[in-house]
Amino acid sequence: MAILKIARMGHPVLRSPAQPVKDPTATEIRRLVQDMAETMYEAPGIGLAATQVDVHEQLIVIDTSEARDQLRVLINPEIIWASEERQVYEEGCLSVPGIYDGVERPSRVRVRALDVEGNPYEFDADGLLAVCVQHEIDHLNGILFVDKMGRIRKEFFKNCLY
Ligand code: QAP
Ligand code: CO
Repeated sequence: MAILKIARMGHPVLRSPAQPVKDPTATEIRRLVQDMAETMYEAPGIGLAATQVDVHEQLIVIDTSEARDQLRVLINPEIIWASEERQVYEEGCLSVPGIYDGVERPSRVRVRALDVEGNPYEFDADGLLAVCVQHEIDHLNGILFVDKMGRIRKEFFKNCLY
């Protein structure tokens, strides 16, 4: 187990898209999942995408539970349905420490992914989990939550912090 270094905004690795995981049960993937989980819990955070630790594979760990005992591992995740209804939620990011702002996204999503055994599963998410899944999948596509903030705030980040 190891704590991984989290890339901060401004680092080009955050803009690099991830490739699908070819062999979800490979030893390196299992180790990466363990290390990403440890890194997320230690931060502490509720979600971490492989992109943030400079690994460009479609892998996410999430734990939005109060007790921090419900680790979700999403390999090659896809949003297969998103609600028309949208909500604004106050987001932050381990790669953008100290910055929080409201971001509008679909309120509910249905997600398909592979688990650590490489088996496909689906789940419906709403509330914080829906926000977190969408935020982390954005990371896999090189997108940061600041890209989705209000226009004026976004311009500020473009000019000052990229
Ligand atoms: C994404 O973010 C998220 O600025 C996960 O100083 C955030 O775990 C999804 C963190 C909000 C939904 C709602 C941020 C820790 C953690 C910071 C995180 C910080 C320390 C962010
Ligand atoms: Co983030």
